[in-house]
Amino acid sequence: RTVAIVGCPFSGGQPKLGVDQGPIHLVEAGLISQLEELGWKVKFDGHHQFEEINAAADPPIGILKNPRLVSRVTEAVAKAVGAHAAQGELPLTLGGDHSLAMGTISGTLMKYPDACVVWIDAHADINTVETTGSGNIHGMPVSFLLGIGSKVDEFSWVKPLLKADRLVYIGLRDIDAGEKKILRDNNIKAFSMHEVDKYGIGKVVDMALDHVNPNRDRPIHLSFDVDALDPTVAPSTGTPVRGGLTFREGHYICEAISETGLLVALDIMEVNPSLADPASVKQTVAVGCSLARSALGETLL
Ligand code: DIR
Ligand code: MN
Ligand code: MN
Ligand code: MN
Repeated sequence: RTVAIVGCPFSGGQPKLGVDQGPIHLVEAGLISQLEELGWKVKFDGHHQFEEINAAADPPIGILKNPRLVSRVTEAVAKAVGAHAAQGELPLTLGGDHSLAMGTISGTLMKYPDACVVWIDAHADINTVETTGSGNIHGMPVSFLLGIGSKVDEFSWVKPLLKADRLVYIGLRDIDAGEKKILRDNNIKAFSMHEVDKYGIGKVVDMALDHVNPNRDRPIHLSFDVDALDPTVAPSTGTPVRGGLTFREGHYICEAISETGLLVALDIMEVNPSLADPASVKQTVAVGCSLARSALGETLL
């Protein structure tokens, strides 16, 4: 099988510079040869070059920051991911900030309308235009995909094709009040760190898949924000939150999804090599690579 690397040096969904360097570091750390060693044919034709829109030409729409830039970049990513999926390749998108998932999941749903989404994150990224306090669009992609909250013309290309019962979260621990209400009102299944502590990661992944994929027959899109991991495991990320997944818990999720044989798309997001000291950066980049390997079939034995 072929994995197509979609390198997305993009930071416009949040304010911290440097997250655009994440994909470059992941590739330079040897990700491509690591995946080839697992038996994959790897397609990578360089990182995507996105259209630039300067700040003066992209004033906020309401409270949303860089709306035109985020919309155009994520639309381009949707087309790239959709095209790779259409050719039977597995798109591995390297972020960049998590607003990119608006594009990756839209691209997956073009080819696989019945796909489910497993979203691994400290955050729910489900703020709407009404609930966002920050205006940072990386905290909002899920609401756009679900079609909740009022619509923004600029994002009219995003089709609300994701159904609430095809989405499940693992790792949550920093949810805004407005987001909690959205999760409740829409009956969205979420396993916070509380449930990981209570049941253990093995049972949590089983329950998560039972919810979105009861017959284990739907394609799976795995969107992994490295801030789901504990900051001691993945320190170089824009919004670290203590009390996260251990190294093994994060990798277990990827291994278990790989074992289903249903993975059709993978995102590794929010690696920011400009945050923290060089050893921490190296550690975070290495973890990003090893999560990708686990999701793509690397086993311990
Ligand atoms: C917060 C933080 N909920 C927001 N979100 C983050 O800005 O909407 N997402 N950091 O990754
Ligand atoms: Mn490509
Ligand atoms: Mn996120
Ligand atoms: Mn996050």
